[in-house]
Amino acid sequence: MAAESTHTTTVTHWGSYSVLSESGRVISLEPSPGDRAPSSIGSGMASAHRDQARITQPMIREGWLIDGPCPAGGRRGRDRFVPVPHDMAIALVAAEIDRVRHEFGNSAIYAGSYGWASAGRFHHAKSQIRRFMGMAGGYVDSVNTYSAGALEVIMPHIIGGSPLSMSTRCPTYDEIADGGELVVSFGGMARKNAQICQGGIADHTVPELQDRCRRAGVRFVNVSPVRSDTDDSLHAEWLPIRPGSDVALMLALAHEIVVAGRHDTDFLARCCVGFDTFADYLLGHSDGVPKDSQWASKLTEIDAATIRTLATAIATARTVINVSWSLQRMHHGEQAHWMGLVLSAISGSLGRRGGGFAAGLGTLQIGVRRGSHPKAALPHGTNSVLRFIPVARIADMLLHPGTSFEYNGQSLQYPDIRMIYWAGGNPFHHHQDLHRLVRAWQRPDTIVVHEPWWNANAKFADIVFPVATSLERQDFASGTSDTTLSAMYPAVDPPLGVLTDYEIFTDLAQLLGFGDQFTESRTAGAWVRELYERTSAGLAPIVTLPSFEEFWRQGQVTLPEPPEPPDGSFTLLREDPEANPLQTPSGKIEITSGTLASFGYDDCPAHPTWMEPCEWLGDSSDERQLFHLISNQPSRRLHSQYDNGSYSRAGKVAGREPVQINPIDAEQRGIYSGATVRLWNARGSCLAGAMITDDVRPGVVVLATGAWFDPETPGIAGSLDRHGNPNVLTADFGTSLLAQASASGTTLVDIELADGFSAPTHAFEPPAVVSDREAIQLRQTPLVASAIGRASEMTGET
Ligand SMILES: Nc1nc2c(c(=O)[nH]1)N[C@H]1C(S)=C(S)[C@@H](COP(=O)(O)OP(=O)(O)OC[C@H]3O[C@@H](n4cnc5c(=O)[nH]c(N)nc54)[C@H](O)[C@@H]3O)O[C@H]1N2
Ligand SMILES: Nc1nc2c(c(=O)[nH]1)N[C@H]1C(S)=C(S)[C@@H](COP(=O)(O)OP(=O)(O)OC[C@H]3O[C@@H](n4cnc5c(=O)[nH]c(N)nc54)[C@H](O)[C@@H]3O)O[C@H]1N2
Ligand SMILES: [Mo]
Repeated sequence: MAAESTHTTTVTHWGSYSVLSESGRVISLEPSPGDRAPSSIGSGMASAHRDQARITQPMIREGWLIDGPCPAGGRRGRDRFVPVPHDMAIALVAAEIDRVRHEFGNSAIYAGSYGWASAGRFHHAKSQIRRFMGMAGGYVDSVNTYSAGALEVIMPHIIGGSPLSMSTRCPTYDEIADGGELVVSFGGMARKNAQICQGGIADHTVPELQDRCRRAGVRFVNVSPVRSDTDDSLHAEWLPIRPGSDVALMLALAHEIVVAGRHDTDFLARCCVGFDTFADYLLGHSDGVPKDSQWASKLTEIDAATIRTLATAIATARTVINVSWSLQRMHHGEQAHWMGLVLSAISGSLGRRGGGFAAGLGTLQIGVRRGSHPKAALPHGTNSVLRFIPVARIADMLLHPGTSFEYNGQSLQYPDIRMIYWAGGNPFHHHQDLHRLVRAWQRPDTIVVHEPWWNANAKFADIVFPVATSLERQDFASGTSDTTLSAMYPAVDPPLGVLTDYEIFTDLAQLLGFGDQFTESRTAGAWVRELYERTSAGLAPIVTLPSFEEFWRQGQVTLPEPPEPPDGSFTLLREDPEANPLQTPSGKIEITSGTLASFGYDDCPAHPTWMEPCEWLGDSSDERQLFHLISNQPSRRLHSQYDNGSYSRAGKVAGREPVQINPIDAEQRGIYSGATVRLWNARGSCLAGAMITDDVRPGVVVLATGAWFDPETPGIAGSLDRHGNPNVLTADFGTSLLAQASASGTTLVDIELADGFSAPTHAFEPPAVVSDREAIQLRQTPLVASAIGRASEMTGET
């Protein structure tokens, strides 16, 4: 009998694809026609759906079943797993939520679950978990992101508005092509990063738009330790800066412009406050150190003449100062975007078409358009627990309950967490100093995770619910800045016994007595229709959308261009600052901020300031010949997603994540192309596959994020990671007391040839699972019996 083939379409954060499946198996994904520059990331999804890392049954850590909920003393990540029936897992988790909230209160539950999960407006895991936990009585939440945590906290003090309003003030590519002359990009604008749009993307236009700028004669300068951070076709001038020193370069550029008398005194006086105080610092009046090109050349390793020439170009051409988000994922990361904006204000281009300041032009879809359409989302409901942490302080919270910490002018206290619930993110990918996280992770009584695959997030949990992927459910998608609404049809059924996040939360909610409130009596299908109809109603003033049936038949609707946000890139501010005030205390751009001064944080003073990072190549007291580690975004995947798929795996070197190293450094260390190497520092070590390239400046190594964590001895802090996850090396401290954001970019490492290591990575293998006979016995513990007893009582109650 011929295999039954079906074609459907789906949406991912990296594009829209046509999915071929046969007899219930995903065979391949092809980019949808109409995508001008499709991403190959989708091609790796099919093999991942079929591989051995797929979880197909609820699993419980053996030690948790035997000992019951309690700190794990190093066993999380190391124990075997026990397969259990779905209803048993539901009973155990419902009973545990109930125990924790009664014994310790809901502020002992952490569900600040961070992560990208998958595209789809209804099945969005982060919304699902928040809605569920809010109704279960509340949870400790997280605020801000790993992406832009420092930027999100500082910019509202400087320009007002919402945390990410900076990206909606970015000059667009079209404006740059029409009116711009020069783009100076700190951290480049790597095209690999524009494959992604949160929530979905139907057409990738960034390459075409960048080319349009180039054809219009715009000049690009790539300030980055990595040449490939701008595409070759842009013919950018490369300034291979020493990592972590960009603020010094920006200060020197500002200094040269000011001493030449070329600064925009009119804009600085009318539209900004605090320039004079800042100028005293810039010129060295307040601290005796002029921030001139000589001073900066020692810090940045860019020669003084080059800095002076660039300063003249910036002051005379219509210039965009672009600062990538990577620059704020560092010690004192708040300073880079603040100083970038101030440099732009000084330059004369801020608030003028085609010039100005950009935060993250080139990454995601920033610069494609400024506006976006409102789209309906699954309502989160309310959370009655008010305690929260800045997202990257998770290990601090677990290791130091009750300790106080500073955040954005407030003194807060870490709660005492007994239960962690995670759905749709991978902390063993995203967090820094993973061995510290491994230690912190042993502390709570219980950790519950929803995951499709046996990555480290699942392997380090107590209770794992396997979940359906976005190819196995129906939804509709529309990315944050996208102008399409697309249907997501299920390509195949999930493996037998695998449910969606929604179905799992529904079952738990039913046991806990709020099933009807959680579902509002809607099936998943009914919710998808409901959210589409709410979106349609919200957009009614702009466009009439087809009925849901029609949309579902068509598969896609294109929306008109969204309206521009009012003061796009500060043009109205320049025109008339009194009539168009910013939402800052002064109504203007705060070059010096009274609010920040009042917080009194030494590591985030009142105006942009150069402060040496705690770990960097410019520390002359350190005589070791170390390397700066750049752990940037991977080109072959989104974070850790589908690392097990064929496309990501095809990029591995010697079976491990590639590390890029300059030929001079490689030769000195006897490292050859394709060799296995070891990277290490006091925090950890990992293996990687050497890739020798002069795209990377000497003294710097680049190991992208996202290789699944593969410790040689799981559960033991410090154990060698055999796969190349840079977060075993990165440091876990806040950018400053202000934002407390991730500072993954501030990391030094050493590297050596390690071709003696032949052990392959085990990252994609499932953990040890007990035999069927043992499982039957283990399922008969008093814990299970009492949970099942409680479950029937709870259902009795409702
Ligand atoms: N060193 C270093 N570390 C970094 C960064 C860096 O530059 N350097 N970058 C940081 C940044 S910017 C970010 S945004 C973070 C990203 O960190 P994350 O967003 O946590 O990373 P992902 O790999 O996208 O994790 C998503 C997880 O959700 C799972 N998943 C997918 N769909 C579903 C679903 O429908 N339901 C459920 N339950 N699970 C699902 C996937 O299998 C995957 O494990 O990493 C940060 N970490
Ligand atoms: N393919 C792909 N694209 C992605 C993602 C992904 O996982 N995969 N993740 C998405 C997400 S969640 C986010 S938040 C964005 C992040 O966007 P970014 O933060 O811009 O991305 P990165 O790749 O981390 O960093 C960009 C470049 O900064 C350079 N850099 C590092 N340190 C320094 C320094 O000290 N000085 C200078 N001048 N340059 C430096 C690095 O060479 C690096 O390639 O990317 C998004 N795009
Ligand atoms: Mo991010």
